[in-house]
Amino acid sequence: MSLMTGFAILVGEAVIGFWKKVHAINFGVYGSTMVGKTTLSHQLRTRGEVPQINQRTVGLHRATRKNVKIDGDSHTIKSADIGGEAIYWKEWVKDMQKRRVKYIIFMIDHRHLDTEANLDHQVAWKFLVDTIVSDFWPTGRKKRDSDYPMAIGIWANKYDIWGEKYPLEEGETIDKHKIFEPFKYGMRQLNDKGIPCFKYIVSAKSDPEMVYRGVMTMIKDY
Ligand SMILES: Nc1nc2c(ncn2[C@@H]2O[C@H](COP(=O)(O)OP(=O)(O)OP(=O)(O)O)[C@@H](O)[C@H]2O)c(=O)[nH]1
Ligand SMILES: [Mg+2]
Repeated sequence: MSLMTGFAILVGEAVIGFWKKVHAINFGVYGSTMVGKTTLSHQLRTRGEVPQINQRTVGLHRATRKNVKIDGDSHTIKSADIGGEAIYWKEWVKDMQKRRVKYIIFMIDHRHLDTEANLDHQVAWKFLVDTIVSDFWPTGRKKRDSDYPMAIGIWANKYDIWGEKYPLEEGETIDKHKIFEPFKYGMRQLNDKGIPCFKYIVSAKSDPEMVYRGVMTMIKDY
């Protein structure tokens, strides 16, 4: 390698590194109340054990930048913390539309396994999927190609709890776990629309590694 080529590569890498730092990738984090969205937001900023969050998020908080670094690779992402109670779902849609969110994390926990009658996640999921697959925004504007997300991840949070409570059956892989069962139909609808959808498990409160890996996987694989 000549000195010039070496120099050019170094400069190229510096430029890419700089671009990755300033260019933030828009993430949308949605899901029912109490699933751990605010906890995730803290985890992305602080790395480590996040204190117990006792307050419900009200409305939409301004989107902030977070640097995600793992295995020597680094990206800047931007996400907003929004409440998960049904009255705030319209804010999810505004967030998606305004920031042209590229990746969506839909968070769930194990409440539907604890109580079969609890449909919190299913109802929120149906709302989200219907909004995404629709050709129009609720404002009536027709969507452009760039208005659709590149990928959706269903993140089953609080793995520290449900992993012990509902262990995998013999020979079962994590993506076959029954926690994801009710979301199959929506995943198929998204796939039919050309939007890949994948399952992931995390403990947003206590496992930064799982969180960073999840974010990186979305950016790299989709
Ligand atoms: N055990 C465990 N608890 C968690 C985890 N993530 C979040 N929690 C707890 O779940 C509760 C709700 O977390 P939040 O982050 O406030 O949930 P949220 O989705 O922001 O809720 P809303 O603001 O109402 O939409 C808190 O008591 C958290 O400490 C986790 O990975 N493991
Ligand atoms: Mg919150």
